[in-house]
Amino acid sequence: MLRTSTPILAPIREKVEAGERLSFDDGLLLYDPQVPLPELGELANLVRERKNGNAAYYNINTHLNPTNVCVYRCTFCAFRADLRDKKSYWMNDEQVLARGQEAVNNGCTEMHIVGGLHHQAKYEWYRKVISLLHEAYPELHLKAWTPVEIDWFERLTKQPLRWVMEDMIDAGLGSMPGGGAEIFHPEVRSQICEHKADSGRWFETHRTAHELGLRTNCTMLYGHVEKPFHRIDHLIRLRELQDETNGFQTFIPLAFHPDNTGLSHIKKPTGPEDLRTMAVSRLMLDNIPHIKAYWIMLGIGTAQIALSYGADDIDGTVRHELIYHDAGAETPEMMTVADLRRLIEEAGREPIERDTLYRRVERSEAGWEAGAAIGSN
Ligand code: V47
Ligand code: SF4
Repeated sequence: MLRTSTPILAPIREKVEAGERLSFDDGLLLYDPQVPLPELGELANLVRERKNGNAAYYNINTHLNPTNVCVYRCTFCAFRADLRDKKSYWMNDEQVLARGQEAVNNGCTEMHIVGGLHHQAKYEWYRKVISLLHEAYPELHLKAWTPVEIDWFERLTKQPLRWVMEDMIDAGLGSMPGGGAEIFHPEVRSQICEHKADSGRWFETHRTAHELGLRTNCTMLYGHVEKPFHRIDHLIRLRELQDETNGFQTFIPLAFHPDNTGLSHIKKPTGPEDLRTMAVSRLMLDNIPHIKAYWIMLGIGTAQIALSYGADDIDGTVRHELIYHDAGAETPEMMTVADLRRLIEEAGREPIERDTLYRRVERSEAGWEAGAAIGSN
């Protein structure tokens, strides 16, 4: 039995206890400042523990952003560069392979690969990033590209979506990260990323990925020009695709970081705002097994508290992160496994290493193996 007592929360509390789905209006109410954050957290924690018990998952991973040169100019992005900018770069094969070697030397099970859309790069170069790494390091899971990149590849190849996805899978693509989602509602999308793949393309790509047997993640970028209404709309759209395909593994709410962006006048969300969005996400996305508190983005203290506000995963060791650090993140560039485990234990949870597909990782002198699947819908 829960301790929650605020009267306006009572009908929602009853639904959550009974395992019933929350409506659009319920979601909006959860953003009402009259709903006390601790009570919201308690409800989200009920769902979190129902699905994942006391476990908190992490992985050993690294990032690769093969170029930062990008044809688009999303107003929230501090990572992109023009070719003439001093900070612009475009990796060659040796640099890509060196990152793979470094990842394997450090026990990584996953490489997260996304980047800019370089106007001079051919599709074959993007494909080769995947095939080179996959052939040299087949044990390293490649979680790569967002629908924004896949949409670009369709234009470069003049081939349909399914062809591009199958070709990337053939090259070694193992799953897709959740980026490029931002806020789906066109009122907001037109203000922050007008030209890139729209929500229809985003969903079509994830649906196709799921049909082809890939698992994918999903995200929401919050704390810029959107209103609670747009956030709930976003979450419900994700929930609807999940009802159809069951292909999403984890949802990651991404707090906007304003430094060096076209929206630098906006203040970064506060810790309580981050925790509210974490809890609302857990409560609305009743069919997605995991909610990730991405420590790079939240900061370590808030990520620890988030493990009792709906989150059951903190992402991984993370090496070579640029997107958040270019936008002012003050978190370390990476964490050791010992640091991650301590972070989780201090928050009162049990640390469990997982691979990208949420299987328990068993380590021995010989390397690592994926064990049983963890978590439930
Ligand atoms: O799509 C870009 C966001 C995303 C900023 O799938 C920003 O496991 C805040 O998707 N402030 C990329 N956010 C990151 C991403 C991700 C991260 C961690 C794990 C996974 C996963 C996916 O980052 C972009 C955009 O929504 N972003 N710039 C910024 N200034
Ligand atoms: Fe380019 Fe992605 Fe940045 Fe948009 S968010 S400008 S698509 S790198």
